[in-house]
Amino acid sequence: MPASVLIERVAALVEEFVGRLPDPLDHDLKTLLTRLREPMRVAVVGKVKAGKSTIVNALLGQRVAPTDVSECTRLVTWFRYGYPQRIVLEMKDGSEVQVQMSTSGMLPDELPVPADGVATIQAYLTNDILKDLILIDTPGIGSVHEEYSMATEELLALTAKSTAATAQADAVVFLLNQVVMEDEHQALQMLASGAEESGSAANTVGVLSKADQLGDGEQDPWQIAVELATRYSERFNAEVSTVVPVIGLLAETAEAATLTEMDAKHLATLAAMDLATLDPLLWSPDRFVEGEAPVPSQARERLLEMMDLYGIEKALGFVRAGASTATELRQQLATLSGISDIRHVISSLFNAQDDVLKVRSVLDLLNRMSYQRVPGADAAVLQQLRSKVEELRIDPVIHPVAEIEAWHAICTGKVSLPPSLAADLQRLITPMSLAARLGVPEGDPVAAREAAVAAMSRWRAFMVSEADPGQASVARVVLRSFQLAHAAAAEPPIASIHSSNGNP
Ligand SMILES: Nc1nc2c(ncn2[C@@H]2O[C@H](COP(=O)(O)OP(=O)(O)OP(=O)(O)O)[C@@H](O)[C@H]2O)c(=O)[nH]1
Ligand SMILES: [Mg+2]
Repeated sequence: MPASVLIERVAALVEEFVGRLPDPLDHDLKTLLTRLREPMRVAVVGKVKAGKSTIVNALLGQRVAPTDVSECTRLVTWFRYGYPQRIVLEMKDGSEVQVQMSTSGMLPDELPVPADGVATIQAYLTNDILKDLILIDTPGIGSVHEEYSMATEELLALTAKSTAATAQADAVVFLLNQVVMEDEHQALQMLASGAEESGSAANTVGVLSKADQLGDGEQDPWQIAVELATRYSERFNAEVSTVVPVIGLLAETAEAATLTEMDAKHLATLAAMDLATLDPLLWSPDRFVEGEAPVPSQARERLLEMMDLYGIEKALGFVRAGASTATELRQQLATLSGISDIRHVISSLFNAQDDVLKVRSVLDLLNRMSYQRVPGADAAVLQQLRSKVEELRIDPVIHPVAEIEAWHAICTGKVSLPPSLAADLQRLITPMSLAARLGVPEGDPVAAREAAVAAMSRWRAFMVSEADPGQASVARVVLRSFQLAHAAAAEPPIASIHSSNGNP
């Protein structure tokens, strides 16, 4: 895959310089090398109690992040793949402290050291999802906190803490609720502009969380959520690529398999009640737990915690329609929750660009390092590093980085293009075969070359006749893309080279 060729080329460059510069430069180089080879990092960000940890658990398919009052909710937590499973507190002084998971497999409620001294929590889990992804759960941003009237400094420190984690992330899942406060919008804007510098732009997606809580009970909340998500995608179009609605709580209950056969049995008993008695129970959480019903109220409380009233009502509908086992119910609840849309967005928007984005930020960091004055650093080696980075930047292999930058300028509205040209660019950056990127059938190099030539003249005409400076710089990138595509289409397929050499 071209993307991993990208990573290998940059990693080779970094490796060439490891051991040739003093610390901290050498240490930074090694960190970059690890960073290049690690899975992509996705941070879940949003205001306090937005439902972040619930979504993290749902994505992990495991209830590990606490969603109640716990010291851990105030700290940035990295979930990585690792065996044996362990939790490591990275302290601000550079030391590490190992802690035990709770007996239920969650992060502990209390830490053995003061939380103030902890920089991050690193949770290593043997969870296959983490082989492709590092998930970062962050403390809430914004002013809707217990310190509602907290000083601006505190607010900024809080915001800075969460965004510091996102600066290190390749992608951000930003949780929005029914009302988006000004400080949340500011945080989104900060993310968009910070991402521009670090090279991880155009990869924040919005998630309208707690979709079951929307509306006044008249209309189906999911319907309201879909409409609101559409409005949010338009309103925050400069900051997020899309907004998807999700019922995190149902996703967590379904994906982390917390709904048991006993719960399914209780739901079946409730579903069999006559509607006149059952309906009033569903009017409020209190009535549901305290009203008369042939299911113990403790069991009902548990159902409420796992699904809330909307989820229970839907689950009862699934039971009446024939779902009888916990597995069947979990499947239907998972579908209802919308979690698959988030998964799809993560893989289609983030995974596809991940290597390119990582390379872009690593090249920037390398370039910056080469200008640093560190005692004992050989100026000639730093000069060599700079030249190698420059050399690599103009290598055709690195061209996808320029394409992503151009695409970001379009996504954030900094540059606008006529729709047909924007579609050209979008196709170009989508990781597909050369033919698909050129919009021609597979296995027809003549058609591919013709499409590339036609596209080049289209873009050249645009560049000379109407493009403003921003559009012209995008056009230059796209022209190069089509030149490279033309050259690639002109090369004889590898198999025919082999056969002409007489090789098998
Ligand atoms: N009804 C409903 N409740 C939800 C949903 N998602 C989360 N909750 C509940 O909302 C509360 C907060 O959820 P968390 O996932 O802890 O939210 P958070 O953003 O991680 O909170 P902090 O880390 O404390 O900022 C918990 O009681 C969850 O059970 C949802 O989709 N629907
Ligand atoms: Mg949390």
